[in-house]
Amino acid sequence: MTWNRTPIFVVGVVATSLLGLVALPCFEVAMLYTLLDRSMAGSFFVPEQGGSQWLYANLFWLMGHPEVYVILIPGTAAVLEMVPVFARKPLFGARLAVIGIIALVALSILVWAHHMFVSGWAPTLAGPFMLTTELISIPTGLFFLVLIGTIWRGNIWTRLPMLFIYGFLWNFMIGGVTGISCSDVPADNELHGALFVTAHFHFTLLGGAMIGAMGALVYWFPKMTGRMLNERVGTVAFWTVMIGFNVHVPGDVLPGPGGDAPPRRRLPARVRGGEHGRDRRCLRHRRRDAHLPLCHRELVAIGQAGRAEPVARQDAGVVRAVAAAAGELRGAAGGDR
Ligand SMILES: [Cu+2]
Repeated sequence: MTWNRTPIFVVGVVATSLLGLVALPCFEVAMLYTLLDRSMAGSFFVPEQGGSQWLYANLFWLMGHPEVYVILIPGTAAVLEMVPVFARKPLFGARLAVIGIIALVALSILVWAHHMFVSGWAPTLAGPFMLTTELISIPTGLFFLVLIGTIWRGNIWTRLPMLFIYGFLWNFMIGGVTGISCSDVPADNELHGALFVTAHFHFTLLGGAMIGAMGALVYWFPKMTGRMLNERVGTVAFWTVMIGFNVHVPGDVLPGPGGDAPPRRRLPARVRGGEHGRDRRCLRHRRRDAHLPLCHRELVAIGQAGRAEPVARQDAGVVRAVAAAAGELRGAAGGDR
């Protein structure tokens, strides 16, 4: 079998494996460094001894973003494999789909720092990372063209896997559209930490990849086991998942930047880094947590003083405590801001 005749699902799985080979070792290295730091007095992530906390963040996301595509591509490729069967015509633009998969793999290792836009790491790189991230919408858009082009004027055979293909298109569309605003630096300044991002991610990975994988399971189950699944039970399962998902997750999208994630302990500022006036988070904190007008130097100082720094709007007690600590610091620094 030549590459030109390779089923698209196989192309997807090969691409995913290559991506995993590149991405996953970064996290393994981070784990190894952590082990050395914690059990052998290493200093990879200890700034006081010349290490860097940014190193961990970068290694983590060098794995973390490509990992998204390690999960996404097999489900997508399975949908691309199934759609010609149920539209009863060949895959429209099959070559475009292959190009899309290759472009997705290539781009996905160049976007990791979009998870660190508000962290204060390398603000000058925010623009380039925004660009690479937004470029991702091109290969994913190709998948939509290929799927819709195949369904278009097809002789549709509406069996269970076809329902999952429709479900994939619907959820992945919402995941893609919400992703554009997350990749945009100014929008991300507002959306970071909000449930909007969680909802985007769920629509992409659960609504897209998982629904695609469930469709693939239904489609290949007879081949794997020699038994057909019950179509009626499967249809009930499909609608239960689709309706349940589409009722519960948009609730996270609708509040937008106001939909804060549940209160959680943030990393101490010295871990997040950033200097006064150097990054945009000063602005962000003044806007989003208007009652908490701390600039970065203050946040860093609080972090260094070893205090926890939960920025939970709801938690008035904590806010008072942090504001009081900042007042002390400001007093000590002679009111200099
Ligand atoms: Cu990412």
